[in-house]
Amino acid sequence: MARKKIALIGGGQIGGTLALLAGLKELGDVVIFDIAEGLPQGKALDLAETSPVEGYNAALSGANDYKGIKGADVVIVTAGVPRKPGMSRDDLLGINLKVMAQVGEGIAKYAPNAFVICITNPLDAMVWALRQFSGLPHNKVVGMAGVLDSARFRYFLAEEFKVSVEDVTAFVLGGHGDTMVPLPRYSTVAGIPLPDLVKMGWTTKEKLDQIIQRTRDGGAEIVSLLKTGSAFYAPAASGIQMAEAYLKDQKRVLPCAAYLDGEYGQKDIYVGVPVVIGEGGVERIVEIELNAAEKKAFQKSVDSVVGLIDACKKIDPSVAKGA
Ligand code: A3D
Repeated sequence: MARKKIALIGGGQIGGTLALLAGLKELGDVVIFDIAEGLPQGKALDLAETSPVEGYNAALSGANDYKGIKGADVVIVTAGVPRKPGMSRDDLLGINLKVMAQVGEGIAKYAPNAFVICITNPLDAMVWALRQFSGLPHNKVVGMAGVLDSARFRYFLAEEFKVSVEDVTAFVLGGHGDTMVPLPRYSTVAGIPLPDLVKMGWTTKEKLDQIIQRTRDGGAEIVSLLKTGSAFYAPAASGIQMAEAYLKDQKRVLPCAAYLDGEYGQKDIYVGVPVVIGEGGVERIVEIELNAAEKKAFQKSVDSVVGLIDACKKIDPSVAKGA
């Protein structure tokens, strides 16, 4: 049986780490595409030279032409530019929207059957735009944010409770960023919900609120430490978990930016919700009961994503029509 093919659009910090993890896990052969000449070829060669040492079988290559991604089973998109000092959110939106137009066209032409995972920021708007430009089915285009946000939440909770990260589950909803909605009553240690752990004296409400805020600011905390870029190891690990769920038909329940067509009372929007990922891509949207406060927080998050999507439509009206 031929190996699966994983195309990485963008060979920067996250792209390189995605390639290493895909190799180590033997998910398939990897092609890194980037507009920077030599960069994807250089990274792929360097990474390929880890395979004899680490003992994995995967072909790694680089490309500057979309032909290189032909027939990919999975495409993970990190192409774009990060926000630089003096650049407004709309400036960034305009630049990365153009990138999504090119990437969407490339995917439509060479990998129309792929499962596409978008990581480029601002995430919820970019995955919506990428779906529009590519014209792929909605269940085959998804955004990575919730797996990372919940991983951060789980890590901070495990530290607080001095238990294994493996025994902590965490639930986050909504858009990626300031308005993300962590849900304590659906987050547990070995099945015990966080509000019960407060009652048991394991932590306090105040400490829990601080952890939730730290989770919301998780990306900014790393940017302020690194100074030259944003997080890449955990974002890459999160993207790979989603790719693996698809390639191995694991039916994993993961929080992802998924297309809503009536679920949670929302239409024509990508936003973070729990989904089942298997061979059919996003096979199911898990619609949970929200209380009034959670509904309000989720709606606020949805409103901010709608604002970004509207801004995309203003910058490039062709995105509204789709491919
Ligand atoms: P970086 O190391 O700058 O890599 C981006 C790569 O994209 C560079 O190698 C560029 O050459 C390449 N590129 C630029 N334009 C194009 C184009 N038109 N076609 C193909 N390649 C292009 O960034 P990174 O890897 O650190 O981050 C990538 C993206 O992920 C950024 O938009 C980040 O903001 C975003 N990000 C998202 C999360 C989420 O949780 C959603 C977390 C961390 C980073």
